[in-house]
Amino acid sequence: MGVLNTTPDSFSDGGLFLDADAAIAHARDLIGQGADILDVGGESTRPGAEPVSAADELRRVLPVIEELADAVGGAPGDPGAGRISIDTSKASVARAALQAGASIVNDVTALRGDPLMAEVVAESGCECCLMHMLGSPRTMQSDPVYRDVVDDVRAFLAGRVEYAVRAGIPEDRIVLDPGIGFGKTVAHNLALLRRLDELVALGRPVLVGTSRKSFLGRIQADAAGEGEPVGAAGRLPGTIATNVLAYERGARIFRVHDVAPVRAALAVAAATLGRR
Ligand code: PMM
Repeated sequence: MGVLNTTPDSFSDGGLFLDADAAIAHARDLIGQGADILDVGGESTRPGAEPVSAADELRRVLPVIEELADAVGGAPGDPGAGRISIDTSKASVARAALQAGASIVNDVTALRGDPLMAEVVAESGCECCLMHMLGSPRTMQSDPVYRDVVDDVRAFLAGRVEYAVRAGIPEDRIVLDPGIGFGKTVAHNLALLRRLDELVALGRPVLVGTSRKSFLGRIQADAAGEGEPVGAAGRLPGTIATNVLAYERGARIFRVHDVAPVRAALAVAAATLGRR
């Protein structure tokens, strides 16, 4: 899954793809690098981010999805079809994006952000990704506390699957995500990756999003004896390491900015493990 942020303020690529033409060119590049899914987002979820209106979000994402739908879109399940995912927690944005050609809703609030979201997903027949987050993007990094982070995230995700199924979303359309960096310390992120198999045991495909996240910058800086965290552009080594380990523990969708190197690393990991 290639990341396409059409936001002014995302932590690693904010402002780069605000212009629809630049976003579309980047989308084509991500597909050329081997992305099977493009995750288009118009609202930053970085720590401290302020919410944006549905109108602003739609203005950012719709032209991009409309243009891409013809070029890469396909019916869900079509072999070889590029898929478009809409990264939103607003039902009105999801609805418009699905009509324009998206076929996956990636909701970082796991259907808690908008009371109409479950209905939109259920009625459209699309797939959805339910992610764990403690608090909201504005507050999530201020002293997150868990009893046991993996047990707590697993219980949360199981509860959200139950909610989604009750709302009419078939279980086989649901993907789960531990929400790396969303209300988590470095130790929490690492525990979730180390024990990812416990989330895979819930029986749904697991998506991980570690790409360029700040915990990698801190670990890489410590390893190099540097005081300052490594910046987002230098976090590819950590991104590759975490995605390979997540794959080995059962993750199946990898949300990344740098598609080609991660895809190549995963191919080597798959060959080493004797998987396809
Ligand atoms: N991370 C970000 C945004 N959306 N969605 C899912 N499902 N999982 C994630 O880990 C995730 C996400 C933040 O990263 P970005 O600012 O680079 O998009």
